[in-house]
Amino acid sequence: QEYTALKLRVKEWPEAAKSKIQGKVPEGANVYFVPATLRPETMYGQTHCFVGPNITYGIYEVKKGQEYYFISERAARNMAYQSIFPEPFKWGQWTKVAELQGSDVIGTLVHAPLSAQKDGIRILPMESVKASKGTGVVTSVPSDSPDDYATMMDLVKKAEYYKIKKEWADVDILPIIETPSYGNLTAKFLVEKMKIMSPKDAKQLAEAKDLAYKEGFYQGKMIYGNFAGKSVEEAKPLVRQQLIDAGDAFAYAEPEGLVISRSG
Ligand code: ZZB
Repeated sequence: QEYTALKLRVKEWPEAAKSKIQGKVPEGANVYFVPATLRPETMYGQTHCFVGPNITYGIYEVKKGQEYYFISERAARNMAYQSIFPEPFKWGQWTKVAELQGSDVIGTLVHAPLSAQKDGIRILPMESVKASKGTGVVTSVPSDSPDDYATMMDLVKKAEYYKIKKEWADVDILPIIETPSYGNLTAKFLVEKMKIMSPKDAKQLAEAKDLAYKEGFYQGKMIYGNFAGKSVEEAKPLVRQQLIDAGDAFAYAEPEGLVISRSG
């Protein structure tokens, strides 16, 4: 699975995170939340970034004193075998400078490359984030991802329960892709049509995700951003390359489970 790993620079930490990184992450260094996405062409529509509140994350050194990534330990290990941590790290080596729970970083303000939310987006909790996939960090595009739409609606509705400020969750959803079957807010359309009431409706959400992927990829047309007018299929590699060239993203591969087969 070849992901695009996006670099979301921290602009402002909440108090819980500050106390845990103090003295560990050098003053003035940039820390990035690094979500892994299969849909780089949707990055214009990022409204939030999700972490699992009960997942343990680390902050890992990329360039001493300068650059650090907030990701799962498992992702750090994978990156160490893909030469993502540059010199002086050797193949298979990595350095963790701090450890935090997802719940510690709720409310962090980050800069999201290409997002129309120019002042930044908030880190918010998503119960269904899997520690065992990608980087454990998920960027939210509620226009085109049914999981993200359902989670955002729940966060807005139950802000108090989630211990977040309602205005962190309640932001405008930007139409970025148009499809013949689902209009220009694919995720909202599918969630409403399939009567998905909660981010816990895992089975229906998986089905909606499947439909959204297929329709978006084969029928979708960009209606926002640098490649407006192009098909999603054409725009996807172009947006990805643009992000990589700008230093805002890099390729990250998810190793499939190693299968050793023996016959005879
Ligand atoms: C932005 C985005 C925009 C995504 C979209 C999807 C869609 P898949 O398809 O199952 O292989 N994701 C990444 N890591 C995790 C994780 N650890 N736990 C839960 N979800 C995760 O999954 C790839 C997608 O699942 C990724 O691409 C990411 O969300 C999320 F408009 O990034 B995506 C129809 C989907 N649309």
